[in-house]
Amino acid sequence: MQLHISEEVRAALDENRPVVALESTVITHGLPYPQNVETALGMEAGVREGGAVPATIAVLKGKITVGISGDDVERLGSIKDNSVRKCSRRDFSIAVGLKQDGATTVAGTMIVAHEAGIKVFATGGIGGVHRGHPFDVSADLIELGRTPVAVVCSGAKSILDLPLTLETLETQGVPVIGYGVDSLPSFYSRESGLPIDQRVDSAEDAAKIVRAMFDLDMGHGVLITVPVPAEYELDGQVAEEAIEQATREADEQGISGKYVTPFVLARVAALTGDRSKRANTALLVNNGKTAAMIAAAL
Ligand code: PSU
Ligand code: MN
Repeated sequence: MQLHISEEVRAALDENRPVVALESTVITHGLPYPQNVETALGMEAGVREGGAVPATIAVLKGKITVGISGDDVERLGSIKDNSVRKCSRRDFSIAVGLKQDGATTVAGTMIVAHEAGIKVFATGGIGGVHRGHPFDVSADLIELGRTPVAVVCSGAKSILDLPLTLETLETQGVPVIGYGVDSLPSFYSRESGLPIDQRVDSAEDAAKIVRAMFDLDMGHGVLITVPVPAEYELDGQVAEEAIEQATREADEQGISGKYVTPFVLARVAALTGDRSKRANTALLVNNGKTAAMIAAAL
């Protein structure tokens, strides 16, 4: 795979300094403009604060790029109508072959991070199994089962069927770690009550698991779930009602395939307003910082 790696990221990798990969679908399909651009840059700052170099990944006119510039973030983030290709595993040959722009999902970012030698990747929420559509399984879950990268996130939004998502992760052989929590965080809520495989309370202990994952060389990734900072947690009832309405609208309007997640995310954001936006930004920045501390401990 031919990669275009920025000078800063290349130098950090060569000198074995900590690097944290960041995805770009959250910029183009996850949050509205200009919050998306502010949050992406805030997340990069969070990674630096935690002591690592951020490497935001995207396909720029067909070039798979590791460490895109602030100008690129602004350009991708301000393109209207979701016209940038959302890039999971199946999409790279199209975006690269036809020299298109592509925003990498969790699955897409894992593939590129692994190829570049980046061990830790931070995001907000992963894809999963969709509510009421048990055959709509995000490529993120399959990638976690086949690509050795540590993905630091706040679990998944309950737009997904979280129990089925956990079952699928188990089938794929992916350990689910709770960072300072006893159950799976569900994005806006710190805990869902659903079982995780292990709790850790420090970056050092998280890093020990990641180290063993690489040493054992069994091929799979690991999911490290970090809850939203307590002061930003959203009332469960408010989030749940918005999510139910948004998923109902998606079904009624016949939204399918890769369009489901962006549609539901946009509707939930619109229905829950400023508080959910603030929670979203806060958890992304916090996850960037936590991932950096884990990468540094590695
Ligand atoms: N969940 C969020 N925000 C996001 C996404 C999911 O709360 O931005 C994005 C991520 O890039 C994830 C992708 O990898 O959506 C999953 O899409 P799908 O369900 O189509 O696999
Ligand atoms: Mn899907």
